[in-house]
Amino acid sequence: MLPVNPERFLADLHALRAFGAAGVGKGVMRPAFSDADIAARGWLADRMTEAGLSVHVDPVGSVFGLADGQSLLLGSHSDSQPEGGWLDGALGVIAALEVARAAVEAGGPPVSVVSFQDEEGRFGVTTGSAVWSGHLPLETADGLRDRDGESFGAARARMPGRSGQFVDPARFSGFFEMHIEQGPVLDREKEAIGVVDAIVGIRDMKVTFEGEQNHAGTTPMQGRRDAFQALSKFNTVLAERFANVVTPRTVWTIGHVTLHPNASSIVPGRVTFSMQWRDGDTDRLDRMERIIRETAQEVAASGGFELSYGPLLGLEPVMMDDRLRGALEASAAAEVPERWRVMPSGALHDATNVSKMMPVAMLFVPSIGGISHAFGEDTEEADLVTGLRVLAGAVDALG
Ligand code: HGY
Ligand code: MN
Ligand code: MN
Repeated sequence: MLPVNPERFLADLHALRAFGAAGVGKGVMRPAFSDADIAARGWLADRMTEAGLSVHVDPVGSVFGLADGQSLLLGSHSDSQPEGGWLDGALGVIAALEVARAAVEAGGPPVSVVSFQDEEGRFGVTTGSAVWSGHLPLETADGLRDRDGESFGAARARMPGRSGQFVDPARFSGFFEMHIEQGPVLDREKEAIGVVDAIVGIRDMKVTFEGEQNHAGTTPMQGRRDAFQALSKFNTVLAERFANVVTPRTVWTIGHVTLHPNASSIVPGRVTFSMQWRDGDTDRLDRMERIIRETAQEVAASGGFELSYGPLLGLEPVMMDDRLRGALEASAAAEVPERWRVMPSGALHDATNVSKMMPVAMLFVPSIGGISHAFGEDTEEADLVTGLRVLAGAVDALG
């Protein structure tokens, strides 16, 4: 087994949290290309150099620490949600760094490290790895805008040290991503490790209803074209129609709403909102899309609203590679017999995109209370270290 150093690993994880530390507990605000994100990537690049890896910042700001020759690639992302925790993404990056360091020290298998950019989708959906894999053309990515209107192209231009070249994926024999579960299962069942069998698919698009802005005191209820009411109706009817199609694992979310002009005494004239849905089955994702479009069309037609859509972004569900997954299972069985399971991922990960280029596998450690994408996200340090050991065991076995 590679001689990983738990103290060094935990110290680096806490050091990374200092970039963008916010809120109560161990919260973090480090969205892609924020000052905190760019500073954290600089810190990470220094750690990679110290570990004897060659730093390569690709054109979209993903930071690679490359071992010489053919290697395994390990990592995740170091950007966060607008309000996030200290482990989502960061755990997989720092675990990768520690395994790579241990491999150098022990003369073990060559291990490269990556922190992908904008996994959390300030601009797209897993934007950095989606561009690297060819799933999202760079020109398309550059035109994507965040909720304040800044483009991905303008944001990535702020990232220092970028190369003009993407890393050749052929130099990697496979990719491991370690992550927190971000759900309740392992914590509830008092288990230490989840080995992922599949990652769900996702669709995500912006929807706009344009009605008529008017005076909130003098405009009769009859005949108003109130954009908030359109959204309200759409949301209710959609849930009723989805009931015949979804499973208990299917999820959908309207998580960001811009109401114009967003004032107490004005009947809102326009609403733009995010519509996101996820499931493990591509056909179901497609059926849900048809229902979304039909429902929006009916709401628009019945209330006199103009309807428009932003670009449809998405990722297909993917299976993990049998050989890499088997190495994680064997390592988990040796490290925590009876305290691990095979499970799907309901969250998205860069591994989905990377699977287009090489074999991939993932492992989870528990999330206390199943909390993530919130300041309260946390994991027992003993569980973080168990995950590190299981990862190192799998790398050792494949090396
Ligand atoms: O939204 C997700 O599933 C991920 O955390 N980016
Ligand atoms: Mn993540
Ligand atoms: Mn996340």
